[in-house]
Amino acid sequence: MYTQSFNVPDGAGQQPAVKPVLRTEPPELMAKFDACIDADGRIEPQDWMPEAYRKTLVRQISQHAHSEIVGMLPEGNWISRAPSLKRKAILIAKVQDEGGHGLYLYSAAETLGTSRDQMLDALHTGKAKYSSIFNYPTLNWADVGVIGWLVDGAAIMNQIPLCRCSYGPYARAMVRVCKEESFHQRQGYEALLVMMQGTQAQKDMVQDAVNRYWWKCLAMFGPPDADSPNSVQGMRWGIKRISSDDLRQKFVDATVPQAKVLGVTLPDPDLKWNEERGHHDYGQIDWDEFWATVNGNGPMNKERLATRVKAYNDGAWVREAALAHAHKQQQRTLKEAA
Ligand code: BYC
Repeated sequence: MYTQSFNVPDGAGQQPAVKPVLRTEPPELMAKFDACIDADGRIEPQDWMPEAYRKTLVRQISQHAHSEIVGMLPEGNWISRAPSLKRKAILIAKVQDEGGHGLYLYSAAETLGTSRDQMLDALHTGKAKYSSIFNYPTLNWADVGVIGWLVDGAAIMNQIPLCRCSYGPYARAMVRVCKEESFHQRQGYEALLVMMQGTQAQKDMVQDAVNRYWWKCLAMFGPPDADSPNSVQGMRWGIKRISSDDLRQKFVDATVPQAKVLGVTLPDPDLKWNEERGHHDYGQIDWDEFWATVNGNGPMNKERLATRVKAYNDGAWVREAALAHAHKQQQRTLKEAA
């Protein structure tokens, strides 16, 4: 459904003007790195890279990993209340997939020299960010479908270009993540199609969920390009391939016809086709609300974090047992080899 987003919009091949990074790095190594980026090559863990590139990747990949892990919570709440065995099985598989995505991404970030303990500590102490979208409640079953259709739809739009990210381990992790996200998006849309053929109460439930999630999904792509401190450098380094505003526009354009087939109204009176631009115009996103949520004051921030911390603490015995088992096995192997 979203494979078209591999395409780069007109003019996106031209690198935007970048403020030069403060270069205290060895010039020959820097020149080799720049040449690799300019040739659209891949940087691998053993390659030299400037510290700022490493730091940006750890920031983005760990934030992405945390989003996957926290993203398990709003849907996980509905596993015991799914309306049929089929929906329950699908939802369990989806939530497990998100856990797997988090693990690939933590592993990719570990190749940059940051340990999983460091990343989890940053999440648990509120220093690390995760996607704003997971700080809103899931009030009814239609929310689960809408998360699949719109939240995963927005995530795929953002993530397909990351399959071509300049850092090898991140790009490779994203290939599998995107295949699975594509299934997630379709299952959400299909669940909503079924509800839209049901009773008026079911149709109202879907519309209500769309009303609550639409604007939050547009904000997922991050602040407008003009207010985005990281975008330009991220694009210069081939981490980000398409700007946040261009991705948001692609998402709106792809979603409008899907909403029509579904029979729901997207809650934006300013949403209309602009013949001249060849895109849909849309209304103003509430950035004050976005920043309040990103900064820890959304409706569910405290609960989400508390749930994660509790799950981590409750799982301590599993980690300890696994380590003790690995140690025992290692001792046995050493003894046998002696
Ligand atoms: N939420 O300079 P900017 C998923 C932060 S879906 C929270 O534009 P950049 C899933 C940003 O980090 C979601 N914070 O940043 C789906 C920065 O703060 P720091 C996960 C946000 O990096 C379904 C500051 O605002 N996907 O996983 O150029 C089920 C300024 O922003 C948000 C990814 O993370 C936000 N929405 O662009 C389960 C994809 N937006 O870091 C799971 C990978 C911005 O300087 N990430 N901020 O303190 C990206 O592509 C980019 O990092 C972003 C932001 C587009 C998110």
